[in-house]
Amino acid sequence: MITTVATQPIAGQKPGTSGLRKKTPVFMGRHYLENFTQAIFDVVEAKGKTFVLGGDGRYFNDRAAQVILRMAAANGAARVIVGQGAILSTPAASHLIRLNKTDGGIIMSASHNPGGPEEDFGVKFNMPNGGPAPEHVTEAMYQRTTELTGYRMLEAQDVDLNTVGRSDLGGMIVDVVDPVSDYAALMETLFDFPALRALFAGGFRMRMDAMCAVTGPYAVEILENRLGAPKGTVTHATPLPDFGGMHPDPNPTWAHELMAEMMGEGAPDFGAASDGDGDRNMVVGRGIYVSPSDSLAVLAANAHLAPGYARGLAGVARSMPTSAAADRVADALGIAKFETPTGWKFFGNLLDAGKVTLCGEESFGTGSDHVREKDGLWAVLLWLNILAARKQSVAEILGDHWATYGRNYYSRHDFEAITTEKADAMMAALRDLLPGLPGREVEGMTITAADDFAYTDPVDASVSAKQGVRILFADGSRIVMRLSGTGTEGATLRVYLERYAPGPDGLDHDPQQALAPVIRAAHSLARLEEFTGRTTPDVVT
Ligand code: G16
Repeated sequence: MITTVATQPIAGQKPGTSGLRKKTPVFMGRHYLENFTQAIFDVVEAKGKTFVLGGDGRYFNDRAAQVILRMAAANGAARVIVGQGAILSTPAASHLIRLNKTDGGIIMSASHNPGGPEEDFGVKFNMPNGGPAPEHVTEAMYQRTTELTGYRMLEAQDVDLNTVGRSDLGGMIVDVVDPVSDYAALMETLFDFPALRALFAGGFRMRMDAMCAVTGPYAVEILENRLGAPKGTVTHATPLPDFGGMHPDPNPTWAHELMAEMMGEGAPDFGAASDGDGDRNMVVGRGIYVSPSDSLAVLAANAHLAPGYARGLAGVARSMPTSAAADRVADALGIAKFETPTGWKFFGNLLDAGKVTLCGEESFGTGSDHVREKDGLWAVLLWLNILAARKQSVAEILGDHWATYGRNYYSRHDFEAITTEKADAMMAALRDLLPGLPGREVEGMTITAADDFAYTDPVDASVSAKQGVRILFADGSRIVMRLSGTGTEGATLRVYLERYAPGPDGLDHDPQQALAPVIRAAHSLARLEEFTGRTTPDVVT
C-alpha cells in the first residue's frame, strides 16, 4: 500500500560541492532522508524511470537503501538497479548508470568524510550521463525541500539486497547486481592487462590501502585476482560501516600508514590509497609522494601509453585551485585546456561535448571520459600501465617530467572546524581587499591580479560566481582561498599555494620550503590568525 506521509520542510537541505552531507544522526532524524529523497524524485519526475542505487557501505547505508527503494516504488519508478549489499563505489555507480542507459542514480556517501553513528552520511543524485547533478538541478531539489508537505512511501518488507537477482517491490523491478564485475570489465577495455600481469609476475611490489572503505572488493578483484598481484597487496580491504575508525581520505595526513611504509626501508615499488566511495586516489612512489596536481600532469603526458587512450587526448580540464602543471602538458601536446570551479560536476559538460578526455583536481581526484565521476582505481591502473610501459620508477618519471616542463611546487593547507562566522568574516575582508591588490608587493613578490573566480561554462553558458579568491604574482606564484563545500562541521578554510620553478635547477626542494614566502603572504594578506586564531593547518597535502 502506498501512503502519503505528512511532513514539513526541514531547513538546510542544500546540497554542497557534492550532494547533501550531514552528520549521520541528522540524516537519521525524523523525515530527514525521506524529505530529501522526495525532493529528488519530484525534481527528476520518477514515474516510469529507471535508476541505479548504491553507496559506500558506511553506517546507515543499508537502512537508507531500503527507504529509498520503498519511496522509489511509491513514486512510480519502473526499475532500480542496486549493487549487492547496497554497495557501489561512486565510479562504478556512474558506469552502471551509463551502461544501462538509465535515468540517473542515487549514491549514498559522504565520500572522504568519516562514517559511523556519530560521523557523516550523504546522498547525491547523478544524472543520466552518469555525472553529479549540476547546480541548477541541485538548486531545484533544495527549493523543493523548502515547500514539501508530504512524501510517498510504500508499506512493504525489506528487499533482500544480499542476493544477486530480480525481485518485485510494489510493481517496481529491483535488480540486485554484482557491484564489481561490470566495472572490472570496463577497466579491461582501457588498460593493457597482459602487460600489468607481466609486471606483477616480474616481482613488482605494490601496496594499495583501501582504508576499510568501498574500494577493497574492487581492488582485490582487479589487482589480486585478475592481475596476479600477491594476496595482501590490498590492505584494509573489507569495507566496514565505520571504516574501522579510519578517516578514509587518501592524503598524506590520513593515509599515514601507507606513507610510513612507502617512505621506509624496503618500501614497495608503488603505493596507492583511495577514499570512502572510491573516487579519490593518492599515488606514492618508493620514497616519493606524488601531488595530485602533478599526478594529473604526468597522466596527461603519458596516457597514450594505455590502449584506451592510444589515440591521444581531446583536452585536459582541471579545477581552478589545481596547479597549472597539467596546462603545461596540454600546451606541449597542442590540446585544449580548461579551468573549472571546484566540483566534479563542472567537468560533465566538457566530457559530454568531447572537449576533454582527462580531468583532475588537487583534492585527489582524477578521471576520464570512461565515466562521469573521478575514479580512484582507474587512476591507479593508469599509473601502473605507465610504469609497465616506461619501465621506470615513479621517482624517475616525476624527475623526467619536471625536467621537461618545470615544476609547479604545490600544497594545500586546510584549517578545519573554524566557526562559520569567523571564516565568513575573513573571506569577506579578503574580497574587499582584492581591487587594491594588483601592483602591491608582498614577501618580495609583486601581485599582478586578484579576483574572485567566476566560470562561464563553454557548453551551456551557465555562470558560476564566487568560486574562490585568487591572488596571482608576477613570478607565476599563486594563492587561492575558498571555503570547503563538503564539510559538516563549521567551516573548513582551504588555502592553495603554488610556485613555479622552470628548471633545470631548483627542482628538488621540499615543497613546504619552496612555498614558504607564498605561505607567509597568504597568512598576512588574509589576516588569518587575526580572524580565526589559527596559525598552523590541520591537514597539509
Ligand atoms: C568533492 C567533489 C570534488 C571536490 C572535493 C572537495 O569530492 O566531488 O570535485 O574537489 O569534494 O571539495 P571542497 O573543497 O568543496 O571540500 P568528494 O570526493 O568529496 O566527492
